[in-house]
Amino acid sequence: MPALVLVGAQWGDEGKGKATDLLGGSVDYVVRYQGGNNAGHTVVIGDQKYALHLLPSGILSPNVTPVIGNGVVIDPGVLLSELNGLNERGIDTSKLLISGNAHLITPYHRTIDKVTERFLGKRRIGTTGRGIGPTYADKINRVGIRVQDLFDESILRQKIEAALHDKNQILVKLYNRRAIPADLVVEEYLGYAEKIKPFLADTTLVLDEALKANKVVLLEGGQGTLLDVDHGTYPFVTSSNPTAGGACTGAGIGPTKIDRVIGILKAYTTRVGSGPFPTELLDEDGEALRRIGGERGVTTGRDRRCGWFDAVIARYATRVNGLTDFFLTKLDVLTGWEQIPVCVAYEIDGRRVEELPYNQSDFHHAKPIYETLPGWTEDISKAKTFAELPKNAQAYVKALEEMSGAPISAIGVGPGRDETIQIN
Ligand code: 2SA
Ligand code: GDP
Ligand code: MG
Repeated sequence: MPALVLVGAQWGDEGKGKATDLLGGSVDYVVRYQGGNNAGHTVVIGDQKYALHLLPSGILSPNVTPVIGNGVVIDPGVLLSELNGLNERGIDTSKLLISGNAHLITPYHRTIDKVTERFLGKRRIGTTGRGIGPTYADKINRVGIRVQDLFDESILRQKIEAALHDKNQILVKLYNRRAIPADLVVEEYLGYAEKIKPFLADTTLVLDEALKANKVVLLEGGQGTLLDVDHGTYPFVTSSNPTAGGACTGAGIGPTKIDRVIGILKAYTTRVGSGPFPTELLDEDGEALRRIGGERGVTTGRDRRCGWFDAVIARYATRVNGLTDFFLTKLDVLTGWEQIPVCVAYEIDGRRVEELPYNQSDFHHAKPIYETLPGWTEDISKAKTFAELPKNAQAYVKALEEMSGAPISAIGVGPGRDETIQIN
């Protein structure tokens, strides 16, 4: 049985957590392949709401083996407290597997993330401040600390001392901050070793054996396509590859094993942090989307910027991820608007542009060209089939499908597990 990938088609927060949970009943493994505890995935089961940051959303499905792949960056303190939080709510987390090759976020990564953002002032990225960028920078620079280093005290000490030798100079001389003592970090991290050991696994081997045994592996992306460090709105991006290609490197699975790539697509658009956003609404419609959609960061509590649906972005997501289908989420949030504008193309310097411009200053100047679709007022949250949706809601979905370049296979009409319309 092959693997499937689930990616955010916009700037994240499309409802990937709910989609993963929904698929949880039919998959055997759920793998996080990039990012870290910058993610915020919300899952609502009955009257219980779970906010997951680092753990794969599949951890809530009893038959799923959750895996943190090599491409993830792990803050061990956050990992353990997230596990404890779930255990206290009666969730069994003992099946979790963690790659020994995943990199560790340390206190100095968090500090550097925060001070560089402060230093950038108006040009800041608007990061989550969780140390994500500096940890990936160390990985690429080949000075990172990996999970497996926790189990060799002398290597761990050597690496932390070497890293802090350089980083403390920057912190003290450039940012006027206090130096971080290596001994304290080493002591704290050695303390995590025994607690993390039971989860340690050769995850690429485990997944290969699972695929050979016809198990279904779901690769769960964090953030979204436009936050991808290669394909997103650089530099206003996260420091990893949420796009489908990242699933291969971040989980250690070859592309020939993947036969489905689902793009999670919100019926409108949101973004957290800085950077261009052509359909952003700075008026009462934007405020209404934020209020009705509950658009607030799951990790940082920041208000999300809101705007109308952007088909240029959806088409781009189809292209760079090779999407096979979309899950359209939060259609219910649009109930009540008489008319719903949808961005079908951009105007850039007087030209009509149908594809996402690769030139960043073109994208910064892009003005949305809207088509307006008729809205609906009926409550759609109880709809179980496409036919039960009001005609205008059906037409909205069909129009989005047409513009976005891949079929829509499910529609979210509420946050709950069962508030979903499956198509075909
Ligand atoms: P970072 O911390 O280095 O990854 O930040 C870089 C950019 O990536 C954005 N980013 C996100 N955007 C949307 N949702 C994310 N997860 C949380 C959520 C966000 C929150 O689910 O709500 O709580 O604020 C997420 N993680 C990273 C970030 O805003 C920067 O623009
Ligand atoms: P993720 O990061 O992609 O997992 O998404 P988040 O959890 O950050 O944000 C999505 C929010 O929308 C969460 O609060 C979900 O509970 C909620 N949600 C998901 N699907 C739907 C839907 O179809 N309708 C409504 N109203 N809410 C939804
Ligand atoms: Mg989120």
